[in-house]
Amino acid sequence: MSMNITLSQEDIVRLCERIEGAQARAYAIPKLTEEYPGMTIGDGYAVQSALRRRFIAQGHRLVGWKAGLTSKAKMQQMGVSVPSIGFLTDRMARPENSAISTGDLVHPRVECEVAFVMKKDLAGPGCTREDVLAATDYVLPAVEIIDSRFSGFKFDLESVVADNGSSARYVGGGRARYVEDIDLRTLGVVMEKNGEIVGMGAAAAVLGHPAEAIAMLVNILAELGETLPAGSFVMSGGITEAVAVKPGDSIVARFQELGSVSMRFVD
Ligand code: OOG
Ligand code: MG
Repeated sequence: MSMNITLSQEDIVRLCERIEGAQARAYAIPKLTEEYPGMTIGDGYAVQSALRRRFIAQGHRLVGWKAGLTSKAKMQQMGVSVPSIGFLTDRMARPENSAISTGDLVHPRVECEVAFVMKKDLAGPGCTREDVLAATDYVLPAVEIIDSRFSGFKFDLESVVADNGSSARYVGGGRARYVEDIDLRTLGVVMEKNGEIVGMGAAAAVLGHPAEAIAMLVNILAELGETLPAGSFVMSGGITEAVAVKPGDSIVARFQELGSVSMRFVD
């Protein structure tokens, strides 16, 4: 992945403020490439990094990262071919079984993910799946609530990276397990909406093994001049397609070996 930056510092700040406004006030904006057709993935990460620094300066706490677009289902759904990463803060976390408001979201959708909690620092380049497994404290089931801020899901990787990979909310729960006690490739997941199955898959859908997605994430972090510290909470990417939710919906994500994660959506 090339982190070539073509935008001026002024444009990066402008786009960061535009994304921040869309996230904070929950309105849709045109994809950034409409105004900046030459925008690169590196430009997208420059905007995302500016957004992260701005949030941290406002008192948000960085709790970890997420890999996105790591499964074929997600890549096909979004029409892209390269995975991406985004950051996660304390403000995005919601408790298990809670009522999650949709009034402050644009296009909320839910996806089942395996989350990793790290016990050792990791740094790329060259981080491997084995490095990730050795540095993992435990894994737990999670649901990510993504929210693309772009009108009509008009989507490209440059814009979605700038929009922090559509990160909005996340819920961890279920039962934490040590990676050596389970087979993360064959782990099955089922997503239920209002009691009906709306998606199912196996964790191998994520780059063959979810730890592979974390290794990729660490290697992208290296290109951004960042590392993954011990204690980080990291989501490895949606296993199934994202499912739209609206007020009144209740979601249960059932994971083999890891228990389930539930939430409901309100106005
Ligand atoms: C991008 C976010 C992708 C995942 O798990 O694949 C993502 C999007 O679909 O809006 O979080
Ligand atoms: Mg996700």
